[in-house]
Amino acid sequence: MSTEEKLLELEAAVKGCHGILILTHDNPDPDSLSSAATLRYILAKKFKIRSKIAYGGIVGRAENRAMVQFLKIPASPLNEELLEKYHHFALLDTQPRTGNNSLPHSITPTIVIDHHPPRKTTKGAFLDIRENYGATATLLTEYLFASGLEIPATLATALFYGLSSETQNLGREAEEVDRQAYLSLFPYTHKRILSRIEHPKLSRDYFLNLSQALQNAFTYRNVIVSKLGIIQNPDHVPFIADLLLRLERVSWSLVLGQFEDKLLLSVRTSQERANAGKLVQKMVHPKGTAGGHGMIAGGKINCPDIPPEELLILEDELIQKFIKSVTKQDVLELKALLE
Ligand SMILES: [Mn+2]
Repeated sequence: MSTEEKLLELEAAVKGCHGILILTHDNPDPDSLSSAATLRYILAKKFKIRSKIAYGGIVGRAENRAMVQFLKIPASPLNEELLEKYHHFALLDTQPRTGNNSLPHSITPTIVIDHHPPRKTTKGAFLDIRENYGATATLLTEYLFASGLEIPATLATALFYGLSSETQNLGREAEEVDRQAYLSLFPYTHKRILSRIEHPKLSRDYFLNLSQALQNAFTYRNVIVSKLGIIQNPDHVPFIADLLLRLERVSWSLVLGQFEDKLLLSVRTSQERANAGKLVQKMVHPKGTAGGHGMIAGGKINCPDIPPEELLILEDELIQKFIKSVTKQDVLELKALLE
């Protein structure tokens, strides 16, 4: 089906809706935020439907905060009041019941647009899930151009940054559709703002957390792992996983961090045929939830009542499980990164 046809289908699905609450995944990334902002624009300008963007968790990473600020993306934290006020919901860059968004399980969303592997449980009046896309931002770029609407520089910049950060500048899990979207957006982007988003000011906490992550990093053959302990910014987990993967001769990274009452995990690999998503699902089963793609994945285990000593044991078990499934070997001794 062409994107023009999908737009007609979308129009039919939202007909008569008086307001839609657009939800990103929790702790939203640029892919999710830019996709939400674009859907909001299309709903308003093309279908005259008002919508609001909300997210569970926080916008943590400095780049993401800069993006929201400089591009004026109107996203607010989700709360009970919003959930009660709206009757129609859209999920962007996530699917119902995957554990990484805050849509209550009792609600069937009106719209789901995503690029993660489709789940059997995913239902909605309008579904567009394209697993072969490197970013949800690519999908929304196609919608934006197909809509015939004017392309605002702020939206183009948001989508461009969403797409390039998700795919590491088209180097990770990017397909021809992503390259096309990247090129079509580029002329519309605001280059100075893009640069400011990519090089934001960083807090002292950022450097402190970075130092701790490096102190706690260990390698075993082609694997690197790090335990961050208690963190204030959940985005720190995937950030460190990306960073550690850049170590020479390493092709898998696992990072663990405790945020509020959850143990968060991020896995990264440079092996293009890997299935990191499945691997993390297996690691946290049956205690937690997980998802992802071939080369990037994440998960979480709710642990409100687990005492700290047991949490440490759980972390070590996860690390052992991870190394074993990647290297097919029992772990002998980990080597400190900064030795
Ligand atoms: Mn995404």
